[in-house]
Amino acid sequence: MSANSVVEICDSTNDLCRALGEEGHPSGTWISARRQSAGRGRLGRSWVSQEGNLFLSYLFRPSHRDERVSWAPLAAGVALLTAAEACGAGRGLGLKWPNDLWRGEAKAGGILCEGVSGPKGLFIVIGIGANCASEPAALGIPVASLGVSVDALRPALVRELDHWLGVLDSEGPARIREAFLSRSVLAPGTEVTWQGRTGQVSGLGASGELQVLADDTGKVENLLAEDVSVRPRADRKASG
Ligand code: BT5
Repeated sequence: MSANSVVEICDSTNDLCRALGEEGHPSGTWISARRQSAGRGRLGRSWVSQEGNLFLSYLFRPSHRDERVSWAPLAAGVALLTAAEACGAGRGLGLKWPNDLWRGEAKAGGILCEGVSGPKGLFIVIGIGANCASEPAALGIPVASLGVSVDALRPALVRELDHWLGVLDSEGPARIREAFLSRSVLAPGTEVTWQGRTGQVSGLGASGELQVLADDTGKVENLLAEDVSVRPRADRKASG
């Protein structure tokens, strides 16, 4: 496998990228595949990886061991949305905290960041999946595709990742916060539910956590990686 290339098939591009990181390749190195046989999401979930869609992992070596590290998935989300729009994905794209690209109310892409701490320091594998040509059937959640060419999206995405992770590394998270919030599905004021609880989004905290004013405690709580949903309107009326 050579760095910055597209392989035909692999289990997961995150595993290939991790190997490149362990060999000492620099920040900005990437690897992509036309197909994955064991694409993964967070918490042991799987990522359906159909040919014609994008599977790419990008190596990020943060220069600072501070809160910037936890902003990497959000910076990658901004990069993915920007690249998709530049390739003609059209209207209706949004970022669903912490790691989804949505088209309308359906998931069109996802990001899986995995930190690796080794003898050559910390690096982060940023894995990105995006449905370019087709979306999987029968997943049980609304899914969408972007209607863009994978071979056009790949270089555009790498350029945007270089840009936004460069911004994060050199300046800190302020511009990432602003860019993410401007396209966030969970914008401040949105009524949400998580783990059977309800509340209202108030913003993003210092480490990119979702801040929510919880209805039951009346306090702002920091959510780190929980699955958060927009609260259906009917549900809001029913409970006042
Ligand atoms: C994610 O996890 O959304 C992160 C997905 C990251 C995939 C990339 S592909 C390149 C790199 N190599 C890998 O092995 N992974 C990364 P999560 O938030 O846990 O969402 C997973 C859930 O999304 C699944 O349980 C399904 O419900 C749904 N899902 C699976 N495949 C999908 C697809 N192709 N399109 C839309 N939704 C999908």
